[in-house]
Amino acid sequence: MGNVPDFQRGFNIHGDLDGTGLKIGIAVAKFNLFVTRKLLDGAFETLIRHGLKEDNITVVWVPGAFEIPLAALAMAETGNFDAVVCLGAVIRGETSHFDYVAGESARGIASSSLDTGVPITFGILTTDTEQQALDRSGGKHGNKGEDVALVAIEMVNLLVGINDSMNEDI
Ligand code: INI
Repeated sequence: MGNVPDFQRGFNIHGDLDGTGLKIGIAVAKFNLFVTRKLLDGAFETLIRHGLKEDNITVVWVPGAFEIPLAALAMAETGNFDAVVCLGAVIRGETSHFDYVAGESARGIASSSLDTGVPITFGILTTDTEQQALDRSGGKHGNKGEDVALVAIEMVNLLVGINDSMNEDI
């Protein structure tokens, strides 16, 4: 995600995209499965391509995006995962239900990550139409599942880098 910034001053810390030896959980919603299945394919293949062993990837299926934060929190709290990837698709209907599901999902994922210190990435598509969701799950706008899988690896390695840099100073 993003380019490597061209900044040579001071002491810079980056997280690389090497997932060798990592254990990652994926919480994926069954709601709008025609989209989330594609997000899962993208995320899973990306993790494998970046060095994770298939046995070190656990996929947890939840009913809808609203339930993702609780599942992600439970996974993070086991201590068995270096990161959790969250995948869902909230597609706007005619009522304000969309806003509650999308908002609570985002808020819950953020707080689960901050409360546990485990990187939990936000791969919940929030779109007005089914086509917009398909465009972002392996269509013309890429695959959000791939993106957030990479972010998970990058954040794990970034946190290791931050901790290592602190220990070097002691
Ligand atoms: N869940 C989704 O993942 N996407 C949606 O678009 C959606 N809509 O539109 O209703 C949705 N609703 C279900 C919700 O996530 C919960 O499963 C449900 O409210 C029970 O708590």
